[in-house]
Amino acid sequence: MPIAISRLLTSAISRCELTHLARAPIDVERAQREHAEYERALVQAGCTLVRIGSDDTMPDAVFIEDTAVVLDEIAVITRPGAASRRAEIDGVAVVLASYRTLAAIESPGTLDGGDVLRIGKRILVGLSPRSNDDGVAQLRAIVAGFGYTVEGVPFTGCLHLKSAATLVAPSLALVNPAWVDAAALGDVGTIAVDPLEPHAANALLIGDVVIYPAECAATARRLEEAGIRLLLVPAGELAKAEGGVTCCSLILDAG
Ligand code: CIR
Repeated sequence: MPIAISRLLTSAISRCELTHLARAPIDVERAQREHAEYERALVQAGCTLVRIGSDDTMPDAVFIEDTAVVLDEIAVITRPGAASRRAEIDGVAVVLASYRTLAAIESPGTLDGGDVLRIGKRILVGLSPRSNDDGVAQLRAIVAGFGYTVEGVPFTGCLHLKSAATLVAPSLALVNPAWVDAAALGDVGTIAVDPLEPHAANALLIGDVVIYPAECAATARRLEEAGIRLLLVPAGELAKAEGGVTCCSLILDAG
């Protein structure tokens, strides 16, 4: 049974980092209800849920994905590209230490988990303002001994690589072709997002089910037509903070 680690959403989210979006007021109670539904979906997808606390000094802590890259063999604590987010890693490291041997990205490297897309033994890292070449090189050195390759992937238009492409099955990616060249993903099939839903490429695959934003209805239809089983969750308030469904958990495969 996979473990899903999630983190408390506090009212500090109103001060979240924003890169591509203009600030729009976030209804915190609604965002908390969305987050609770998301946590229920994680359980429905078969995960054991582990929750970490937070406080109002960490506006983006709910986006826990960015703080670590968890593999079966090791967990790599990141050094988030936004300085405001670096305080998030300590609490995550304490919890992950119960499940994995830890390694860490050190200065001057930066890496956000949202930029890290693993396809089998290939790890693709979006080259973004959040993840630099040094961070990519450190990750490569840490995981090479476990048989993983690490490649930097350029993309545009969005915050993280996984805003532009995620897996919806072990060899099938959901992509926004305007933001990332699907060829960079290698030998996997692709489904494109509906062009009217540019933010629809972020999906969370757990086992054979995909947690997916209910707001992206046209792309959801494409996925269902391709035989993908979806668990739809409301994610509109979290989207105002540039967060998607992968961002709000760390999934630890049972191995
Ligand atoms: C940030 O800019 O860091 C947050 N407001 C959103 C982080 C979203 N995380 C993700 O896509 N992995």
